Amino acid sequence: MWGELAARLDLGAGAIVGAPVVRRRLSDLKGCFADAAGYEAALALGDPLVYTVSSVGAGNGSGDLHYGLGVLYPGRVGDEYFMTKGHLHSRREAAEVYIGLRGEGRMLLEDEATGESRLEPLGEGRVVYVPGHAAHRTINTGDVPLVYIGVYPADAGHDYGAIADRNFRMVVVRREGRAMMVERDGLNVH
Ligand code: PAN
Ligand code: ZN
Repeated sequence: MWGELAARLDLGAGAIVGAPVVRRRLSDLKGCFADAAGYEAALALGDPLVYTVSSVGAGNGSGDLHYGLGVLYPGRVGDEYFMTKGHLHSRREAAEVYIGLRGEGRMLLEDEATGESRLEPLGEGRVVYVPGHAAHRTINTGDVPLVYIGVYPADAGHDYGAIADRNFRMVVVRREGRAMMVERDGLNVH
């Protein structure tokens, strides 16, 4: 027997109605920003909400899909835009589709094997395919919340450990008013 198949997005509230919500604050993003001093300075001023994810998993069989609605708020630590923690899927071959609903941002992808990095536009009317074996992180480069849906295999799992240990090789910063990707090593943080 099927359970609930339909859901309603409350884009104003930034949630899937009735779905559990995970909230990530700046203090949950330790180690994500290249500018460690800037991060501590920002935290000393407060601990803003950076993003929320409400998720729906209607089935857990092989072949089932889960999805989540992400709302990533605008903000920066120094030159670095607010971002998600980022992860690989525990089942590495599991891919994902991101569908942008509102706002303006980027998806940072990094191939675990080769280190190849890509920065793809994610925002209203944009779709990004995240291949298997790709670490992925969402970045809000705009002035309003970035709202998107991610759809992934039910058995993908989230592996945050690998990224927490070594972080992404690339960092997305605001330079002359626009977003660009630069190497973390060699980034001069003032
Ligand atoms: C997304 C992410 C969401 C939050 O639903 O979970 O963008 O990012 P973190 O999980 O890295 O905190 C997804 O990619 N699911 O697999
Ligand atoms: Zn994912």
